[in-house]
Amino acid sequence: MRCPEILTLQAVCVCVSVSVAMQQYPAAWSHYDVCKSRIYTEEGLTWDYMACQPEATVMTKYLTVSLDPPNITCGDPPETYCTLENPYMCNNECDASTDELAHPPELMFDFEGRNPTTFWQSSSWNTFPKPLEVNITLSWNKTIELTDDIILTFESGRPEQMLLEKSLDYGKTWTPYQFYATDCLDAFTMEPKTVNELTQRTLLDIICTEDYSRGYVWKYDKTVRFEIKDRFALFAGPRLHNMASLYGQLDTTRNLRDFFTVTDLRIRLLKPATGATMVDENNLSRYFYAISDIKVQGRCKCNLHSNSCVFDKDKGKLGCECEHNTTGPDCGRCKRHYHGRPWSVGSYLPIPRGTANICIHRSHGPVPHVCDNAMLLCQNGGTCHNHQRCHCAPGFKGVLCERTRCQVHGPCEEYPTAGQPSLHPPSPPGPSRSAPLPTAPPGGDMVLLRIVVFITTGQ
Ligand SMILES: *[C@@H]1O[C@H](CO)[C@@H](O)[C@H](O)[C@H]1NC(C)=O
Ligand SMILES: *[C@@H]1O[C@H](CO)[C@@H](O)[C@H](O)[C@H]1NC(C)=O
Ligand SMILES: *[C@@H]1O[C@H](CO)[C@@H](O)[C@H](O)[C@H]1NC(C)=O
Ligand SMILES: *[C@@H]1O[C@H](CO)[C@@H](O)[C@H](O)[C@H]1NC(C)=O
Ligand SMILES: *[C@@H]1O[C@H](CO)[C@@H](O)[C@H](O)[C@H]1NC(C)=O
Ligand SMILES: [Ca+2]
Repeated sequence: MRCPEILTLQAVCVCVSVSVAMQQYPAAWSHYDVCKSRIYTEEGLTWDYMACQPEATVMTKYLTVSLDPPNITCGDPPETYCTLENPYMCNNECDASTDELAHPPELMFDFEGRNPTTFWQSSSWNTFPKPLEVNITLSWNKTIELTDDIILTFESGRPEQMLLEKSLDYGKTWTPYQFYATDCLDAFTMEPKTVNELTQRTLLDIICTEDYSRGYVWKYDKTVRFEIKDRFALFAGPRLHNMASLYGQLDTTRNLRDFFTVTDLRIRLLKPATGATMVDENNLSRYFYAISDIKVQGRCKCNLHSNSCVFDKDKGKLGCECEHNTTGPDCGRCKRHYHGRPWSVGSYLPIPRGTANICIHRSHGPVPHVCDNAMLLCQNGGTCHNHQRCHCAPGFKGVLCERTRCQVHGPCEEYPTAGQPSLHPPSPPGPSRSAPLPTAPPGGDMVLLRIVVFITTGQ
């Protein structure tokens, strides 16, 4: 990271902190970069497969941003803004029709490090006392795993109330990530907390923090963070030196892994900085939101079946380049003809190479097919599960659910005669049943975070 030579004090701070983050990065995250390698065995040259994942990178290059309300960006019609500390200093002009005076959303994601900064700006709070609320939604249309703090930089004072939310299902449902307020009790009826108060046990708690909202000296305290690394550090140690412990934990605790996984983020700006306790109703041009930079670092989620994720410009979308005979945007299922055993996520364990859990060709699979949707159809309403087992409807049993279950005291009819009406028709090979669903990894959604005391050797 090169810094321009002539800098103001605050720009120096920004540059230094950025370069530190960049340096730490590869050291902490360079494992699992190879998916397979050639090895010699008694049978000759073969492949050895390993768990692998793409490198972490700057994810803001690949997102789409949408604002709600859509016309909240300043400059249409043009407006003049005053500074927060001095209502007589009104030299910030916003005009959407002039390139130099426009503040479109893209300026939250352009290259920073120049002076003056470029930023998105909202229209001012001229609807006071109605709240000035803006939703900024960042969408990847791809599951990604966050690997570093989310950092927002505000150019006009940090909001007095805001909420960061995440979605794991492409924006259908949302859950809070963190609340931010000058007064958590007043704003959200939550006790103020800081990330430092979290423990391994409470790691997944959603907190409200006052750390990033207080302070009138907005020129020096411009950033709002969602602290990913501090949360990792609860398992990996203060300088993330023991990543083995974190990986082991991510492997065994589905909820923990999901916590850092998103398809979308939403920044809900609820109340702008006012500086004073009272809003100056005579000059509402002092109150607005302005964001110069948003940092999101992460990697594509490929279920440890790919070390490369590419951006398809035509589709405008990221996708994993799947190995291990897996396929899908997240390598979330086995390729055709590779259902020799059920799909499974790769494993970080054992450190350092993990386990690939590759998909196996049908003919090589350890278990032959028990059921499918053609010749070995599950009967009487049963459904075929991973080609290994028919899930029978109540009242039926047998490998293909071909037998009725014996009544407790009644007669036991082993094979219903052909003329007998069947209670349930055989399951049709419809499209909804033809694709075997990937099985959830051990430790499903409902399992609470179990704290495994991980014995680590350190480094
Ligand atoms: C932001 O999103 C929330 C949740 O969907 C919604 O209730 C709220 O009205 C939105 N705010 C704005 C300003 O669009
Ligand atoms: C945005 O659009 C809404 C509805 O069309 C309108 O009521 C509102 O005044 C507009 N706001 C601005 C700042 O132009
Ligand atoms: C308020 O804003 C206007 C511009 O809208 C500006 O001319 C004026 O100096 C500002 N300050 C006060 C105290 O009115
Ligand atoms: C997301 O990606 C899918 C293809 O995987 C595409 O069909 C869909 O239109 C995309 N959605 C958006 C909002 O770009
Ligand atoms: C898929 O499996 C076949 C046979 O095991 C192997 O030759 C091929 O390299 C595999 N493909 C990938 C992408 O791993
Ligand atoms: Ca910018």
